[in-house]
Amino acid sequence: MKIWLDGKLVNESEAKVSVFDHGLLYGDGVFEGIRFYNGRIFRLEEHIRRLFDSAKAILLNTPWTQEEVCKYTCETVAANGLTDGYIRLVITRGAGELGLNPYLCPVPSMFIIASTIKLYPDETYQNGLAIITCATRRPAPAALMPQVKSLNYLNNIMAKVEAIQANALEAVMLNEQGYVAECTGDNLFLIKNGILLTPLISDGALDGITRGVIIELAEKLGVPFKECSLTRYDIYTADECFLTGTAAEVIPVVALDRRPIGTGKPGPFTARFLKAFHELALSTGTPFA
Ligand code: PXG
Repeated sequence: MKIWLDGKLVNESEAKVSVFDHGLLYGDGVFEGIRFYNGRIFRLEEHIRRLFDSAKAILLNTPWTQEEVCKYTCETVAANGLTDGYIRLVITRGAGELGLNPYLCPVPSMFIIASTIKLYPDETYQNGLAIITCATRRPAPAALMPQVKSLNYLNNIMAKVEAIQANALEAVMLNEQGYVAECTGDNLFLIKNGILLTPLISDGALDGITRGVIIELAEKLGVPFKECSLTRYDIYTADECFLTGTAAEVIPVVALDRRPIGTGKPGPFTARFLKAFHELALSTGTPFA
């Protein structure tokens, strides 16, 4: 496997970062997860725009332009001979002194991995997930801006551990006020009385690229859509529920905290969104070769 690291494509065994890198020492950095289908990178420019917004929000100045990062991403995928897969692009604060001060890290580091990812078993895309609510809360926006896709994932990892310990594959995370924010690595959608609902970004959801695609598709499919504060009650009493993410794609949820959602089977709206998402993903994107 060839990894893009600070300007060069190197072998996996040579792709090493410093132990003084603040990305490793403090989680000081940002990242993106991007999928490619059929030889084309899905929503590449949008992902790179979000990456640069994340970097800007944490005062991480990159020496590369967005166009350059798009180009390096395409080169990395092409160098690995894959047609379908998952890109993990990471920008760290770079190597510096011990101590939090990011101004002592003069040069940020960037690496790009083109590989594959599988979050959930194949059958769960047909049968749906039974998930739980976890006790770990989404941090308040004033503590860790939910729009920033930073390297601080310990909170989400602890939430994921709760899910796994409860024999579930994913967990709903609430914010400090008790409203639904999202899951540990996916955004959440509901269907209630024919209306598509999703939590507000200000309630602690990541502004997911796949979330944005679903909102676009709702318009195309003629499904009314509303962003609003949601509680667990809204999920328990919804007709349908599904999760979205680049890695997860679109996956039905059939139960929360042992309460079946709707009929307890993936519903017709979810099936329409799943189909429309795959059609779009397989037919659009930036060619890399
Ligand atoms: N919420 C969170 C907290 C995420 O990390 C999403 C929602 C979905 O956003 P997108 O833009 O992908 O539709 C994410 C996505 C990984 C990995 O290992 C990354 C995510 C989720 C799971 C695994 O790269 N981020």
